[in-house]
Amino acid sequence: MDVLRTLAAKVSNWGRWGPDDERGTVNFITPEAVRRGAACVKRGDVFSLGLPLGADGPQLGTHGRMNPIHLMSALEGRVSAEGDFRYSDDMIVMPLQCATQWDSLAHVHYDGQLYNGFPATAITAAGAARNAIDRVGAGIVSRGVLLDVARLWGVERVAPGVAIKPTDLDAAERAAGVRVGTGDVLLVRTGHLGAFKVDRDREGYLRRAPGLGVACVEWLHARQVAAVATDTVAVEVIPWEDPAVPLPVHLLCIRDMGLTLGEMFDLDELAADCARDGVWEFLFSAPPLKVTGGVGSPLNPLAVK
Ligand code: UVW
Repeated sequence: MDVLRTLAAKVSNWGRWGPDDERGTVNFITPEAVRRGAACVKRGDVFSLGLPLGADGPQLGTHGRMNPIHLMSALEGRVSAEGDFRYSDDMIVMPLQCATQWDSLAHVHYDGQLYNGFPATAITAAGAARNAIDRVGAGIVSRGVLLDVARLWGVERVAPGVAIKPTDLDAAERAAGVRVGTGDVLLVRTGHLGAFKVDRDREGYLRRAPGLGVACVEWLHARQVAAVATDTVAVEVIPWEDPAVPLPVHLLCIRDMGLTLGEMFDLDELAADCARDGVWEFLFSAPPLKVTGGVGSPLNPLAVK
């Protein structure tokens, strides 16, 4: 844990946006950053980066995470006694973490403190009184940049357990001809989603994954990204690089840096398009649902080129 605390001191954003801030690095999304994103729209083509919310989703039912249960709450409902006007309603029961999602700044903590020093006791059975996902409900809309590490390495999928290093992110930037900067949303593709999408191997998708190594945390801090998302279950490499320090990227990014993490983004179609036209930047929009006290939100992120 000493390594974690040393890094935490280097990347902490506590107090940067004031003592009451609950938005963290989303504060980097200024009107200028939004305009930079909007300026990326050239063709008007839209890419959905969200997994379908259905019973055949990626979850195994462990750790309280199951796939969505969709129920019809009204079938053939009569609108009025007159005529034959009918309606249908439905409901969904699902963990907010079961598919494509943002992790809010209340998702993880250590030493009894959340991002910006709020006490971990702010999270109760009633939800998160601090750092909940609704605090960024005005949207996460900015320039998105996709770095395709699988394509860079010439593989279909980066192997589970491989830690991506800052030098890999630099190389992917050079290959893409972009530089990730302040207020950007960074998307990193590993191809690992294929384990679920193509092989239907949920164990293989969830239990082990390629992902960002802990050294990338300083890179993300230096570049002042607003959020980072990957096509894997945890953004970071699983198993962790040091078995004694679980979830280090989560802890440092969310709790110390105030960086919102996005998981299980489907980046394949977007990546194929970027490879075709050589343009790896786009308008990115992924507003969370404003779940009061939510520690996460399901999403259908959009990239517009
Ligand atoms: C944990 O495993 C705690 O979280 P996530 O789903 O964000 O990887």
